[in-house]
Amino acid sequence: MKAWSRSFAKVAVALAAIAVLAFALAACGGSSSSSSGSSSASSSASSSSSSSASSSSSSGGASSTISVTEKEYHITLSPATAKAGEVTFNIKNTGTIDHDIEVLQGTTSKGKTSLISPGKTATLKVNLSAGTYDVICTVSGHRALGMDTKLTVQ
Ligand SMILES: [Cu+2]
Repeated sequence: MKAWSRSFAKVAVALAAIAVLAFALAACGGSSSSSSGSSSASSSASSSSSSSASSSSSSGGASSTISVTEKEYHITLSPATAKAGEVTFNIKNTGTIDHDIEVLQGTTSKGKTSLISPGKTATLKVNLSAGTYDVICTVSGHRALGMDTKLTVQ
């Protein structure tokens, strides 16, 4: 019983202290309405700069650029999606033998590079509509070995 009443007293004191503090803070905040200077230099929005030239060229269809890395025996697309329209493939052969790239829709070729030597790059531009395409290497046997990946065009 004694222990209980002692801790009750402690709690009561603590509560009283908190109440006093809260009152003091409230009073302090209320009386601090003195203007603290700093008239907020508004400078009236000098960012109007009405030179809206906005030379948005190529207002035609959206274009997409895809980085293609190929080696034995794998093709990586980054990203593996594109917008419908002209799609540019920037291809690098990081392998040790020749590879190429062909874009297929089913069995229909949409475009193909010539052979790309190891360490070399090539660019392929293809017009693609929405759908799913296979991006492969046509060197004999390479597709079956894994040089076959999907491209999604939206
Ligand atoms: Cu290949």
